Amino acid sequence: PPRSLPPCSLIGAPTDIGAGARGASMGPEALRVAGLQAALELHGLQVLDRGNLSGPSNPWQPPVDGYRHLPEVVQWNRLVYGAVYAELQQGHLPILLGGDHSLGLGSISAVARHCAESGKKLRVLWLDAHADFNTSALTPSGNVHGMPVACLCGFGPAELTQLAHMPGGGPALHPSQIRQIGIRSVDEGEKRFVHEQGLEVFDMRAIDEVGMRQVMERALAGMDADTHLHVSFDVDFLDPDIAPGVGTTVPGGPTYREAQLCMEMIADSGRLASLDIVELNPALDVRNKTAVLAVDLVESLFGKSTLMRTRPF
Ligand code: 6HN
Ligand code: MN
Ligand code: MN
Ligand code: MN
Repeated sequence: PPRSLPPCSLIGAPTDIGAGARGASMGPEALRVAGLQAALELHGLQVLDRGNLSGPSNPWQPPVDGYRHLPEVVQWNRLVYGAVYAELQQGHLPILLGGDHSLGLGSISAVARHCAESGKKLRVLWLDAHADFNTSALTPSGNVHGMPVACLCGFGPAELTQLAHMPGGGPALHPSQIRQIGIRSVDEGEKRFVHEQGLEVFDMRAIDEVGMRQVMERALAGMDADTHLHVSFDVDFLDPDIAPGVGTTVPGGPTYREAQLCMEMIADSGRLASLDIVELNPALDVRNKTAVLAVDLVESLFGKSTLMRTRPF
């Protein structure tokens, strides 16, 4: 039987403030043009398009103390935090349309705060080619989109690590709440830090060795009726052959079928409660096909399936 989901709220954050290439600022509109709202409505969902947030423009400056555009990144994340938090308060399922992945910080900080207040457990699935676990000391680029996971775990500047003002003053997330999937590019220092902090990473080798099905079974294990599942979908998770419209392509990503299975198994978990779609870069895309693919996959994430299966094959 189809699950009943709360109304979904689309929140556009048109910025590339944390990225190494311009263009992700056009992501929200590309997803709308690709028919995101209609696709979700076809599956019986109520969709509220909240329009776009309006924040500072991209000054395109070199890093200062290991960060590019930190004040502007902070401003955008405060806006995202407020918008996502407001939707959660209303019982809605927020869908952040990025924008670059630095915005995952604002979005997930809001989710963490909401979970703390409502006594929910939080699980974050980070679908990405990258671990996004750099700090100002480790980053090779200064681009904050390479740092949100570290900031969420408390490693970063206070303006970013304290966005949520968590009860108790701690970080928004503990590494044990995160599962990363599809990872295939981690910087040298970042690699050591991922290991030190014990992040659970299902890299491409894991997918090669045991397949997407077992990876997802393990990534989704241990959730229950009190778990809020947040999916942070960096479009560069996908193989660049099928998804060229991103700023930081890395070869050897999940195929179309693997990505579909990933999304379908998340849908089957019945726990999805918030979502980011980030890093889509229409300036690098081919006839909006990466946006169309993202919409197709998001349909599966919200329960589109070929058959009315009631149990795994
Ligand atoms: N993303 N690890 C690289 C860096 O500059 O820190 C790339 C980060 C990419 C981030 O795609 O969200
Ligand atoms: Mn459809
Ligand atoms: Mn990312
Ligand atoms: Mn990435």
